[in-house]
Amino acid sequence: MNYPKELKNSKSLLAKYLTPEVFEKLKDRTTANGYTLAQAINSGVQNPDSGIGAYVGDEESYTTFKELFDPIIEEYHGFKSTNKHKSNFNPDDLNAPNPDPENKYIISTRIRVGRNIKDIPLGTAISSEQRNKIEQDISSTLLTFTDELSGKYYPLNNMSKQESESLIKDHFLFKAGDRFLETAGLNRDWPNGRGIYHNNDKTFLVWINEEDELRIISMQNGGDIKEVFTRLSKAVKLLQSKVKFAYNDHLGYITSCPTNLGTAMRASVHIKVPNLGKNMDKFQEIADKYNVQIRGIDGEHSKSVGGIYDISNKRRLGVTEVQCVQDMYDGVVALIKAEQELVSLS
Ligand code: ADP
Ligand code: DAR
Repeated sequence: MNYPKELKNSKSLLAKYLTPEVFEKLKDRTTANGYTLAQAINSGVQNPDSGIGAYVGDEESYTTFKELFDPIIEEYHGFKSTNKHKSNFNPDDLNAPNPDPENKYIISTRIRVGRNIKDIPLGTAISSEQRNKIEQDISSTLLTFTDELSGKYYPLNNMSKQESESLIKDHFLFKAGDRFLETAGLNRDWPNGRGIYHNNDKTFLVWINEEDELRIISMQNGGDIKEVFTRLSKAVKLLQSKVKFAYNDHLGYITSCPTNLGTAMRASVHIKVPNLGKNMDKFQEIADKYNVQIRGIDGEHSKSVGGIYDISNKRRLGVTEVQCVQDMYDGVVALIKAEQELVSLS
């Protein structure tokens, strides 16, 4: 394997930290599952416009290729190789009264966590048999859930195009993997082994075998962020009493992309702030101050429509689940205040 020349024109963290020296050190290493450096960097090599550009095949990859992943993790999360991650999923510790009780700004709230099964390769390296077994085991476990969490499982390979397009349009279902996931090996055997579990109200959903083996989601209309967090906390606690997830005290919950490590949590609101949308410098300044990320309304790499934006926490590792939601909440309160000030000036 020669040094990938495509990285010379890339601004990704992969390009920054895979120096020729690091490349020579790592190029012949493999994990016990046989995951290689070539696999770990393929997405960033094939997509020089990546922000990060590297994915792992198993928990061990973060150690086997530490000379590459440690600096990526430190730069993205501000988290050193000697730091320890802490979890706190207790809703009592969250100070988040509804910031928009009249629903003037917040259209909906969604909080998700990623999880991968302990001692099984991640989606980038999993076999089709292992992936199908995860689908079977997790969907069977979810079908034992009762009351508010009870629901049905819908395998993607048994779903009509109309059904999947409707769920995607309504923001409940994942889109088919993009080019970044494709080149990371996450779309292999698509759509087999993939599916969605959701309760009748679609306020509790679980994606099986998308970018991570599970994405556990709580969502609802409006801005009752604490209620959404409480439901997720209850569901994750119940699932974790039945399934062992990949976790260690340094990186927290293990995910295929290093950006999701730690809590693996993205807490977001869809918020209508058209005036801020016309003042993107101010919008971005507030987002940076409160460690929140601005996305479009169809998720990552999408555009805003009608002045509606997806606002979510950026920090996931080295902070607790409560802090992730608090980050998003404090950012949303500041953005609503700024929108109101712009309206009063116009
Ligand atoms: P993820 O959040 O799983 O990292 P995306 O950013 O791609 O992935 O979002 C996944 C889906 O969730 C998209 O359809 C997106 O529109 C939807 N979504 C995200 N946040 C919200 C929200 N607050 N309300 C409604 N839908 C949301
Ligand atoms: N496009 C990839 C992924 C970055 C983070 N988003 C995830 N994991 N969905 C990149 O390297 O930019």
